[in-house]
Amino acid sequence: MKVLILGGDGFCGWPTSLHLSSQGHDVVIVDNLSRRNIDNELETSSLTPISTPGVRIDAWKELTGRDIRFVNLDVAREYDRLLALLETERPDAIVHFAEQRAAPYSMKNSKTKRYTVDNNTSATNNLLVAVVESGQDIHIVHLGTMGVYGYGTAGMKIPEGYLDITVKTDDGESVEQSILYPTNPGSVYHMTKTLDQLLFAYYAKNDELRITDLHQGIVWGTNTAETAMDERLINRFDYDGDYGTVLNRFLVQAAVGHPITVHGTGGQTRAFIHIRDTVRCIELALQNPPQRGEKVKILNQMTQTHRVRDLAQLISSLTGAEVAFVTNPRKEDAENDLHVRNDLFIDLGLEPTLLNEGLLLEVTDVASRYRERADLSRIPARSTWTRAQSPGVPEADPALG
Ligand code: NAD
Ligand code: USQ
Repeated sequence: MKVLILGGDGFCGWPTSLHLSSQGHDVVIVDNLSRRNIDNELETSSLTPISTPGVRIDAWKELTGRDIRFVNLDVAREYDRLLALLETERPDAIVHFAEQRAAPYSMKNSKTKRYTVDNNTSATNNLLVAVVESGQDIHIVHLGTMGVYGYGTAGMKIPEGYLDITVKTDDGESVEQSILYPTNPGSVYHMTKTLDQLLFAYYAKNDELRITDLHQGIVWGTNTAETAMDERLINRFDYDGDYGTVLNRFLVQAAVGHPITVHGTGGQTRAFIHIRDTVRCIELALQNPPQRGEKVKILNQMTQTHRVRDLAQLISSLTGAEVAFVTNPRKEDAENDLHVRNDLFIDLGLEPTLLNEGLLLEVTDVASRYRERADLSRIPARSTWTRAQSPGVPEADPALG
């Protein structure tokens, strides 16, 4: 297949591009490098020393003989170039990762809220309109989030996208319907993914586009078989208070001697997936597209759920790191249970990579190797959801000595 990877320079997009290329697909990365620019804006950087797209692609060619091309294009703002690209490349499929993906960054201030909504909804809408205008039957695979559902459950497992309901009509009859699971986003970022859902439902209905929406949990780990081949292929590893996600942050904190920052009571339960399973899921989604005229195919891309304080305690017991219960900068439930269906990927053949000591220590090893690059002052989460919350800074902040 020829596959365009929008956002292919990012944390999930880069390993996916390498994985699909290694499987023999013709890969074109499209990225405007906005994520690298946000690092500059926040005065932070990936813990791992990521190479430029040119060096990455040359190294891949040198090691495997395979070509990946790179196009610097803003999907949200350069519609004409995007359409022209579809017309010249005529891809079989497009994987869409190209969005601002950090909840804390989206909640920082009015500028980042507006940027996140403008960027994410325009990128998705531009892609959909361009596929319609191109007249091509391109399968779109989008990375959504488990956060579209919210994390509370009505005592049931969260289904994959749709909820079967029974409606009582005025005549007293019962009518069965399948509706999009009600959304309950917990940040401006998560809200953009609920807007994406509606865009997909509309274009699948009106234009019969073939769309798969993957509701992914929190990705952890850093390397895949391909990114581990050479340091020039190394994947991005975010640890700062805006972009670092919980499990990877805890592992870095343990490696650099920073207390593990549990927000509030740590009673939040979330869905997780290892980066190696992310790339495999995308391959499976590409191999199993919906038919034209079918509704959007929604799959929950997660393998396990964990409670935040349990993760902190597990890592503390493995590494001896101190656990700090800090003020929660987010407005979110202090405690929640979470049960999620993921039968669709399991039925397609996914063999889940489960949390285990070896894999946790593998990430800590990577973090230890690059610990000199960590800026401890960037670790605490300082973006607050409203003025009523406070930053999540441990009482004895190691950055302040
Ligand atoms: P990332 O920020 O590392 O990668 C996103 C990439 O998209 C970046 O390289 C960025 O430069 C690019 N991009 C953003 N806007 C663009 C635009 N307008 N035009 C062109 N390129 C643009 O994020 P990630 O962690 O790789 O996440 C990828 C996708 O997966 C996101 O949509 C995210 O919502 C979703 N997701 C991520 C996680 C996670 O834990 N990382 C979990 C669930 C879902
Ligand atoms: N948390 C801590 N301590 C920390 C960091 C986070 O206790 O140092 C807590 C948060 O308060 C939250 C939970 O851990 O309750 C998860 O936070 P996170 O930053 O790991 O995850 P989140 O903000 O939800 O976002 C990440 C990705 C996003 C993706 C989402 C999937 O950045 O792109 O959509 O995970 S999900 O969580 O399933 O919605």
